[in-house]
Amino acid sequence: MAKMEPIDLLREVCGRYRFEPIAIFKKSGNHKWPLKARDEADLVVKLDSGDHFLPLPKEPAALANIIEVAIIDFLMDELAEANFELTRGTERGYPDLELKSADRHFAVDVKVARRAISKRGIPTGKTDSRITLYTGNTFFLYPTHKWPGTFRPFADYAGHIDLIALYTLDTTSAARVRDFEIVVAEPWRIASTKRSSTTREYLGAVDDIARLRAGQGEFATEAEFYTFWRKHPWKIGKAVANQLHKMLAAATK
Ligand SMILES: [Ca+2]
Repeated sequence: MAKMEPIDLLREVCGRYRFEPIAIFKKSGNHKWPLKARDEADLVVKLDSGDHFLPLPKEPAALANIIEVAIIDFLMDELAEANFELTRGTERGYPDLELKSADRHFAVDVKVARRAISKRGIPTGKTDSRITLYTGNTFFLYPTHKWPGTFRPFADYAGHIDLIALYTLDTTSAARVRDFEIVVAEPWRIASTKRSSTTREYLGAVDDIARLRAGQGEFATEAEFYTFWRKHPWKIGKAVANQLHKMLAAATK
């Protein structure tokens, strides 16, 4: 059997993922001991009615972090059997997970987005805010340098793969998450020409969910995407400028 390309493998593995963190477990409850359950579903009912559950946070960044960690834990387990070397990234670095296959490195990054809901409670078909694909003014802009928080220069990757986790916020359930879905895509294919933040140096994805699923971004080719966003007038703040000077000095030694 031909070996699967990492993106196909990730699609297959993510297709099997079910969102499992359903609540925060609280140590004390109010029920009789021993607590007996027939199966997983029954255990959930009993822990819930036995007052052992606290809801997951509904604040977007806090909930996104729980989702990200859950997906990466799942991938580390599932991919351990495939012929990849896996390395987990740091919390604020890029990428979240690195796959090494033969001599090729692939950057895998998890991004989480909430579905937008209209005032009348109907999904609009868009993400609540534009997904950030990359920070534009550091490793993306200077791709041949190894930036802090990265494993290697951006340009050394054989491929970049995003796992876009989409969910609808359910304030009535402890799990908070409904209609969970993972879209596996190469970032340039879902990229837009718009930034995802006006104050931070972030470049954004298209916000239409059907287009995210279909990989219909606003660029015809990968080269077009990189050219457009590397020409963007990114702001280089003091910290980034200092880092850049350090790297350039080291490179010319
Ligand atoms: Ca991430």
